[in-house]
Amino acid sequence: MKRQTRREFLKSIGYAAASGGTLSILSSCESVGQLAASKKRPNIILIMADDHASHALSCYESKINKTPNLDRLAEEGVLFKNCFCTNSICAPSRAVILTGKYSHINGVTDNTKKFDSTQQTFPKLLQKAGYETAIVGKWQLKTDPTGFDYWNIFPGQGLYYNPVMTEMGNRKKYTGYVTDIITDNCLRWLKERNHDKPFCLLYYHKAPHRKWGPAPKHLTMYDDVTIPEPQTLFDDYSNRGKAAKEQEMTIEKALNNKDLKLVTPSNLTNEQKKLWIAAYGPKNEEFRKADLKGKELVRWKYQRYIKDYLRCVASIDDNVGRLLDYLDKSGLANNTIVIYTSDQGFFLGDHGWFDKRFMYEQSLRMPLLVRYPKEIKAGLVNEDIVLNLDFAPTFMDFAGIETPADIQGQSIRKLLQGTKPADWRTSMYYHYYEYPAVHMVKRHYGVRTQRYKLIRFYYDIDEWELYDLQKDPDELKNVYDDPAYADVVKELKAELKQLRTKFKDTTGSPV
Ligand SMILES: [Ca+2]
Repeated sequence: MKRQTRREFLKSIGYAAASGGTLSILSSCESVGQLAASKKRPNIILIMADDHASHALSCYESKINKTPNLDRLAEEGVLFKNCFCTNSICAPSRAVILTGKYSHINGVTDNTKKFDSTQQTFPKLLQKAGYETAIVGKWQLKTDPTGFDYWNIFPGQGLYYNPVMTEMGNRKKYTGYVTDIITDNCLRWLKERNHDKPFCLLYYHKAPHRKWGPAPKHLTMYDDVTIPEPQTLFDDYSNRGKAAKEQEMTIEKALNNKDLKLVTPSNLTNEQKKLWIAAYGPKNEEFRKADLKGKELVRWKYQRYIKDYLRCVASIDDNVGRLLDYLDKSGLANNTIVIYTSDQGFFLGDHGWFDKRFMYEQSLRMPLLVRYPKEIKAGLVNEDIVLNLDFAPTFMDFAGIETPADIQGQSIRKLLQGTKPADWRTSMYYHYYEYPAVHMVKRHYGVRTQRYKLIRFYYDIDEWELYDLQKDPDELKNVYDDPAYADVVKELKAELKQLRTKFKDTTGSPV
């Protein structure tokens, strides 16, 4: 093959000066290589919230809040209606995202497991290929991050107010509100990073995880309104099995006084405490006097819970706006892929619950917004089934790295471009493992297609559930034993078996 001159090489990578002759600024092959990298390969910013359900984003037709800055990503990029997680709980979903492999392969089947940090991850692969990599915020995988040039994370869950963070192994206490602090650190890193390289930043929020601590400036947001209740707030779990009936995650019984802000958090500064007491004190006084019972008490708890949750979301929305403004001002917006997602969904009073874990819709679905002006048309909506498993191979694809054969997801790049590969998946496989544990959601696995969902609760009980999502989008009637669905059950069992074989899952029972 003919060796390229430097001029030809620069022209081939689209460097404008190549035809103008002003090449003397490039003094070495290394700087040519770095320039090639920074010009051609996109930067990646993966923004992940913790427990942010898609039905609390206005671009997903939320009936309860507005998220103007997050909506910008949908308006300027692609909104995925059917992005699902493969195991709806924090650490497991994070491990799936990092590795592109199911929980039974990456080892983090539940929140008690330590992540084996010697294994292959997408940040490691990007770093090896010349990317500058960083993670700031919630990590939660129990071992120190590997594959990052910079990391600054919370020990464990982190705190909403005045959190401690571990920066490259050194503990540091910050004063202020968690979502602002994470964003400040991301913006600082973006300014200080090695500007010769493309970068990948994991901007990982703590919010809106339990116990939903709002920023001081949002403490009284929604005070004058009543948030609409979900239709299933008073679900009685009839027509479903033991798992839905025997969980411990109802708004009625499982929220404690800290969740409900009936006690003041212990780690506030004097100024924060003053604002906190001014916001909650009079409302708590009124609540105690009212002596609510039964459904009225549940309604009050729902309002208290959902307002605090949405206040946390409001801070994320504000801070994502700060980040997007920085990308505009710094000229990075066009060549940076910005993704917004959450490690899983969440029940926002749906079925009377908070938390996640179940394969039911509100928990299974993740918000997924992707903006990349250089390649993606604005305003697309996609309804194909995509998974948290697909993030790693998508990043490989955009970075021009060959995807290792052991990665189990598929790149969504074609979907982002508005075309659908002929072999795109028509079903997804799910497996949840944490029981007995907080919230007592029984272990299960299952398969979801565009229309149906078949779930098997196997380890702790042996029960099957089938939902016809077209006729019963709220999943209120298990039709597994309905003879009209006998063929559907048979087909889905075969599909479940095939997926378990394909993804090498031998845990649980064979179908
Ligand atoms: Ca989570």
